[in-house]
Amino acid sequence: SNPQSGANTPAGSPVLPDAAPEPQEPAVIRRADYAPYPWRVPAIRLDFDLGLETTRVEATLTVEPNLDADAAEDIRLDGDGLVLESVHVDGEERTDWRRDGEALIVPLSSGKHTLTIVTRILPSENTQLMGLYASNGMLCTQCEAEGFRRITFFPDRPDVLSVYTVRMEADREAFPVLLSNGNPVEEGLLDGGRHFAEWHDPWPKPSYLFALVAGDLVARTDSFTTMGGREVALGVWVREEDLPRTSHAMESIKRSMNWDEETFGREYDLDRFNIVAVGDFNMGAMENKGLNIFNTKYVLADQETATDADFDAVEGVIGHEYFHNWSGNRITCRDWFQLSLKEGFTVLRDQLFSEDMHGAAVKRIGDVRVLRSVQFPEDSGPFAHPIRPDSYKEISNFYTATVYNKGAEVIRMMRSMAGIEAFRKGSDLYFDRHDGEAATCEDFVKAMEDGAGLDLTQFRRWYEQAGTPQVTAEQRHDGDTVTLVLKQVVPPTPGQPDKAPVPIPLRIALFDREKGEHAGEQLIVLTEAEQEFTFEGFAKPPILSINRGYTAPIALDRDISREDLVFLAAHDDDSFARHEAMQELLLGYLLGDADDEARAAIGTAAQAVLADDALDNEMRAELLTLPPFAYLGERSKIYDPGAMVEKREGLRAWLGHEFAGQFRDYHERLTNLAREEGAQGKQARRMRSLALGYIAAADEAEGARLGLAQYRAAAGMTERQGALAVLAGLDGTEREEALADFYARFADNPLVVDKWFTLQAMALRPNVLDEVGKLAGHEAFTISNPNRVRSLYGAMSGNPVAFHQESGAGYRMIADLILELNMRNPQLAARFVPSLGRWRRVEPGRSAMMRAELERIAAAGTLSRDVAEQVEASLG
Ligand code: 0A1
Ligand code: ZN
Repeated sequence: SNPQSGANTPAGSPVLPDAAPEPQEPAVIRRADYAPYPWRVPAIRLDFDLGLETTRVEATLTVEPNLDADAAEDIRLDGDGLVLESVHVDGEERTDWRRDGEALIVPLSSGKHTLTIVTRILPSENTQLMGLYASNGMLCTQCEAEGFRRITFFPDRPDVLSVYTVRMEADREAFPVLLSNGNPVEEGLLDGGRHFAEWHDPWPKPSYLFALVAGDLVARTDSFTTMGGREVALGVWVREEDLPRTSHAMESIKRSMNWDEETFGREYDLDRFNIVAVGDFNMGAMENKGLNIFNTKYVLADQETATDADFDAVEGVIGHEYFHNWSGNRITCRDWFQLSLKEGFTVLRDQLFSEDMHGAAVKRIGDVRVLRSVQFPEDSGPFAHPIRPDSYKEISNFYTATVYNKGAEVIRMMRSMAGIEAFRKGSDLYFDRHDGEAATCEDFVKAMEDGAGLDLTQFRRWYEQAGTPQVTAEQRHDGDTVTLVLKQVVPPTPGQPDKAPVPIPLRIALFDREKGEHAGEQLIVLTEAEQEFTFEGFAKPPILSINRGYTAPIALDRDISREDLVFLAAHDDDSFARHEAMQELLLGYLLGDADDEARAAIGTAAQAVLADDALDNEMRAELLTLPPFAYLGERSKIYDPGAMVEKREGLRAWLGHEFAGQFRDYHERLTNLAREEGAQGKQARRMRSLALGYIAAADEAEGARLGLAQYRAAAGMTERQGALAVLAGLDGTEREEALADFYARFADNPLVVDKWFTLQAMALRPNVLDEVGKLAGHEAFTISNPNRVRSLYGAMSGNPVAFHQESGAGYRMIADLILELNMRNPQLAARFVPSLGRWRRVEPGRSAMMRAELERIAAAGTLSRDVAEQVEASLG
């Protein structure tokens, strides 16, 4: 019982969370309603008595009125699923508190107070993986965005910054390692086989950056000396059997620290930096101050078990979380509408870091591929939102490609317009001006204006408007003058019917068609709905290379002949633009009528790429990579997945057939190089597996033979997975042998077993959906591990043959999954809704079935806020 439903609870007897909300319409939170919290909480002390089944939390908050806010006579603290044991104010037990839904309200006179609250939580029952939860016998936390309220009652909002002191007490054998944010201050033994550790973090932080880890872990240790001479002790904490796979993570930490000093002038600010790998994690990783917590997928890597792409992903995510120490932690977000302030900027920082580590060309192509196959569909679908949203019901739904990846593109545009040096002045000013604050996107834009010397008045629309700008480019030629006519439309999106033009920076070059060269690049900025740019000195119409390096996140239609695209695909000196020309040839064919001339043009360009000795093999493979189905679906007015699979895979077979000799030759010739470390080995591996795919598309038996040979001789996971990916799409004994061998070989490594599920679920085979169904019943499948769920169903939902199976069984399978996960892990469940949410863009027969599944979910009864918000948007 609680004060609302009767008498106050006597001291000592727990108050069950009977105030849990009755199902009700979830409230809409609006950006315009922001108001500062009436209290400041300069310090908090947390005492944990840790156990897997039950954990006791005593939180002691120092509170005082916030003089920048309206005064309040109560203090209102967020909570979620907590068992409240007691409340003390200034040492006196209080019973006059009340509950409002999950929140706790304590009457409080003005002035400074100490509030002590004891709660109990049940980590083993925490299947949402938010707050304190158990994973493989260890305990860990995830607090962003609103998980801290599942640990104790607190103003769980990012603009309340506190200094944390954390004491953990636990059984010494089960939890020999006790970690939290900041620096260790004390540890010791206790009676009954127990021990304790106390940590102190001197940097005030919001609750979402709190973390603790308790478990039987070991560390790889190292150190880094910062530019200011601070020696930082580094630790990568994992389960003992994983220790041999931590060296790449450690090297990545040191490279990140060094890069952020050199590139952004940012130095680390604690004596310790720890990262911990956790097998059960909803996302990639989390930037908790001084104690980053990672999905094992982004820590563990060795040649035997991780691909080249996995290595790069580990480095990129480690960089991302580390860079948050400044873009996120030292300067955090005022409220969750500002999420892109830290995420967009940090994604840009991690992209630039990876470009510097391995070269910009291939990285940029990959980043744009992700943007266009994930973010573009979001931006043209029912859940479209600006990078700074205006409202939400469940903030977890807004950790999106729009906020992250488009957010990064928006800041990248500022960088392109300012130039690298001026951009650095802007970022320096931002870090300097707002250090220690909870800031807004507007603060960032203003610092860029003041520091980099840009006028971003109109540019702010990029923060306000959803939707991918559609740009058309036409060329007129008259005498010696070329006129480039550019038009832009920002399409309507839900809640935003009318849009204004945005500034669109475009790096361009005009190729002289006689010489095959251009006289230098320039940056033009399209600001109007329609605008002309003229260029002198062209006796003949030049060939336009535009949006070089992908300076603007737009969809572009240019009037350009096939011959000119072939020229650019073979000769453009901007590798992104060259790749783009090739993609345009491919899209022209795949989205248009089956046209022999269009296909022949692709052949001509492919021949140039195959024969170009100046290309590295990774770039060559990039140029010959077919557009992803997600992007083809996005670019189709009405998507017919069945027809697209036939057409795209038919084109692969045709290319494989046309260039059979050359693909065979590459596959053979690169065998030895592919066994080597270093950039050339990696490039060779990429090209070799690409070639294998083309060989198999043209000649299954040959593909199976060479695939099995590559599989058997593989020196590492890149070659092994590359072969298995091709074999998994074929029929026959080679496929069966390789799949069986792979599972037997790696059955005890969860990350590799994930690959085994994924490769099978990705196969473009007619019966793939039946196989996914069987795999769901496999001994290694479990619904409670997010990586495993994604490995099977994430892959399946991206496979057009499986997901879009004509019977509708794929849609039903995903809807069933969403319903099964709905209460157990709402965040994970909600991630599967957008695949069904695309129903309006799919051909009528399938569209109706997709919609029907969404309606079935909507009618299913109690939905989590996460799933409800996504499903409502999808149907609305
Ligand atoms: N800030 C993290 C992302 C993140 C967000 C929510 C989480 O809850 C499960 C976990 C991680 C990042 O950008 O890396
Ligand atoms: Zn982030």
